[in-house]
Amino acid sequence: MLKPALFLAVFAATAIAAQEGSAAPLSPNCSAKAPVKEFLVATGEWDTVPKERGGMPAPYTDRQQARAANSKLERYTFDPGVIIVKRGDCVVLRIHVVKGSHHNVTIEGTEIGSEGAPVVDDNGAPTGVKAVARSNPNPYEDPARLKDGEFVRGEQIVLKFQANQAGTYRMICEVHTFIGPKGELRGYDEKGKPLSGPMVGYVTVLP
Ligand SMILES: [Cu+2]
Repeated sequence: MLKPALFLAVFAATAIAAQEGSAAPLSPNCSAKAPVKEFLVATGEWDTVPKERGGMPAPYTDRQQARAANSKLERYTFDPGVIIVKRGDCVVLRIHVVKGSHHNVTIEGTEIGSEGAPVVDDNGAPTGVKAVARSNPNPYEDPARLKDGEFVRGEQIVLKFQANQAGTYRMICEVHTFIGPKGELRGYDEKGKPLSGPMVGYVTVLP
């Protein structure tokens, strides 16, 4: 007599697990009922030439790399650097390249990123262009050819996703960030080339 009840209980638990397991932490499609939370994010840049010491230009250490006196220390940023939303929100990030010739965006551990994202104008209207491999529309700036996901100074892209799981997700620009074997973000690549990074922001999804 208990068997049908037991079966139902097991079935229900399995169904709930399947439902939770099937939802990506951040999914590219928003449900119609999800509240829309929109953010404008600009790419920023910090730079400085460290001050002289005792009247003499002094060399310094930048993220454990020796740097010459009078050389510039710089880093690119997402501004704001932390996006806070609630679980279930439909998040729209409009990301505008202001500083730096070009960037890309990947939200780590998810399928959300700038590859193929629509480029929009200042009114938010589609331009028909996507962030895919193409010639740089600003030909006087490097690089001449953009890779998938890269977008350039003056362009604005839209990332849209539904936040399904609470947590903090790193929003990384891989143009300026080298990701080490343990997931650490570095401002130099494996050959020691300075990347003016890491360039990282955070999306925090509250439960
Ligand atoms: Cu970047």
